[in-house]
Amino acid sequence: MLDKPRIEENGNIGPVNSALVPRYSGQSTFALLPTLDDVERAGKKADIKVIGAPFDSGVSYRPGTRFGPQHVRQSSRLLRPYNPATDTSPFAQVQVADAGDLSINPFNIDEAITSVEADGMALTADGATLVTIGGDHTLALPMLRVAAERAGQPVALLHFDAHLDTWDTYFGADYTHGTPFRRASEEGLIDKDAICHVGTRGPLYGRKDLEDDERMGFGIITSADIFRLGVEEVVAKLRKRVSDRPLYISVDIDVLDPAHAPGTGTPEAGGMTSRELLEILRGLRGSNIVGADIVEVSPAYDHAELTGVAASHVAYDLISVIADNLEERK
Ligand SMILES: [Mn+2]
Repeated sequence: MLDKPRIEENGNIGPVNSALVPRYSGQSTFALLPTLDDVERAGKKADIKVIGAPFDSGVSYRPGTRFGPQHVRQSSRLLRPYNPATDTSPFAQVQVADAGDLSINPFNIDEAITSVEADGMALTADGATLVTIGGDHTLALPMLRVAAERAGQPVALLHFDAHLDTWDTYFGADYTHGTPFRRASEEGLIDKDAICHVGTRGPLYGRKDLEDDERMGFGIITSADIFRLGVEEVVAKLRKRVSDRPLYISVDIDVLDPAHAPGTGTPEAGGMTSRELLEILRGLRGSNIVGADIVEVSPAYDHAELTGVAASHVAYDLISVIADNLEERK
């Protein structure tokens, strides 16, 4: 059977029907969803576009996240259409499509950032919400430019990461995977009253790292805070901080403990579990998410798709929350 029957609900073209086609066969789009071409050929538009951003020229330690998007897609084949944790069917609520990979210059970071921003603007011209799979964390800067431009105001930001990513420069370079949020702050892309790191841990260069970060307006919920406070209190704090502002969520997969996500560039011991991360994301249901990314998956360091599966579930729960929100506001 060459024709791939898909699940269709509420007029939305969903994943390949895995009761008829084995999940492990065929093209690996995210969650076996249709491509953007499939959707547009059917005369529809996508409300949520999943895009791959294969780019790792901004990394400071282990490379390889350029292979992240295809790895996460391959690890997403087991995602099913109904999400019992949120009691929702995201692919039936709105049209979700895999828009493929951006083509990004690996030799020129400035040009890469410019082209990701331009592609992001083109992909959101029809009002779609982007969920970006990286790639390294440099990508958050152009995607925040897109989110702030589309929102017409600086956006709230929840940044899940072991690291602050608000350093100034590395080797004199302004644009790296350790600096996107300082640049975003300088460019006025993020609302300093509504930004927070979640899950940070590990050694820093010095106390000044934290002082600079605080001056930019960031709140911090460390990995240890999550352990001490518990998921519900963390969610309450985050919701209070972002309120109903347009919200961008950036997830560096290294926010998870290396036991849950070994396949990443700068692992740190003492991280949260995938269960905690997924529960926090679900707790953000109802907030006005205008864009999200999942970055820093480096498949060469992964084992048995642990990191790929974790990242694909992060994307799935983000999509579930975004789809629910979009349907509410339709
Ligand atoms: Mn990061």
